[in-house]
Amino acid sequence: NRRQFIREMGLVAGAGISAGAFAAESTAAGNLKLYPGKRNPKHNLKVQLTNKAWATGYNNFYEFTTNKELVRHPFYMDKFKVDPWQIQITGLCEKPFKIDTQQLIADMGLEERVYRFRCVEAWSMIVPWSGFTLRKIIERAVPKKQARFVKFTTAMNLKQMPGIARLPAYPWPYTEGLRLDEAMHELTFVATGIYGKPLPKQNGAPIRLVVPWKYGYKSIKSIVKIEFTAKQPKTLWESLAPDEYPFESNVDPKVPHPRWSQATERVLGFNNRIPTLKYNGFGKQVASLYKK
Ligand SMILES: Nc1nc2c(c(=O)[nH]1)N[C@H]1C(S)=C(S)[C@@H](COP(=O)(O)O)O[C@H]1N2
Ligand SMILES: [Mo]
Repeated sequence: NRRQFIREMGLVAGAGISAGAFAAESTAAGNLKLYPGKRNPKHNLKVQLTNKAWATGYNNFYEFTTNKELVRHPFYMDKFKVDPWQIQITGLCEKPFKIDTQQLIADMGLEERVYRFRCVEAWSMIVPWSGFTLRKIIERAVPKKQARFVKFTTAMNLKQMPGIARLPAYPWPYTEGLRLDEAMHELTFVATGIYGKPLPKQNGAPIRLVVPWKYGYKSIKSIVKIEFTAKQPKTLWESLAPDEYPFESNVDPKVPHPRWSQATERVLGFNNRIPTLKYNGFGKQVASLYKK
């Protein structure tokens, strides 16, 4: 689409992470007094945090654009309305519910965790997330015995998300999934904030998933629906390319992506590469999930 391309070229002129371009970031609304949650000492990686300008300025959010440095541009973010925002918990559970996200946050309370985050494209970051465990939502919904998976769905609003129409072959809306035991795991986190503040829109405001031992695309943004299912749900990426983006998608340096190696990664803000760790370094906590 030529018009779109010309417009993007215009936007690029002001872009650049280090330039700190664009106006003040646009975040989700939210009770600022809740942020940051208390740092959880059990989930507090003692590593240098990624510069916030990188974590909030280099984003994958294909509903807007595939250009990572432009997602945060007001051209995209100003139209994206994240307040009020309802989230629905449904499917095979005893107590389905629908709730305003700010109410959910007030009910669940916030804690802060520092996790490593590894994109399948072989870049990574280390960021402090504010949020709560997904387990808390699951326990409130009380899954039925037949529930074996959890499916997540991102909002789909063509007027607010111009990237959707530019990728017509994609099976929108963006969906992801986990096994129920993965979803219940202590590490599986629902983030509503980053760096001690409500999520910037480009990071998936007002509510997103963070599954730190899996490739980044499993950490679905701007969630409107969480659904318990009996069968393994189809995800957007798996539908597009099952050999590149399989359902499980645990970080594994020994299993290359069909088009590139996963042995090393570039930490955002640095030029060198470091070795990638199996399960993104969370093996002690999660390896038992995958014992055959
Ligand atoms: N709805 C939605 N969620 C998404 C994506 C997306 O394009 N749309 N991109 C995924 C990918 S590939 C990555 S690496 C992370 C990026 O999260 P970040 O921008 O907060 O770093 O979001 C994931 N969640
Ligand atoms: Mo990614």
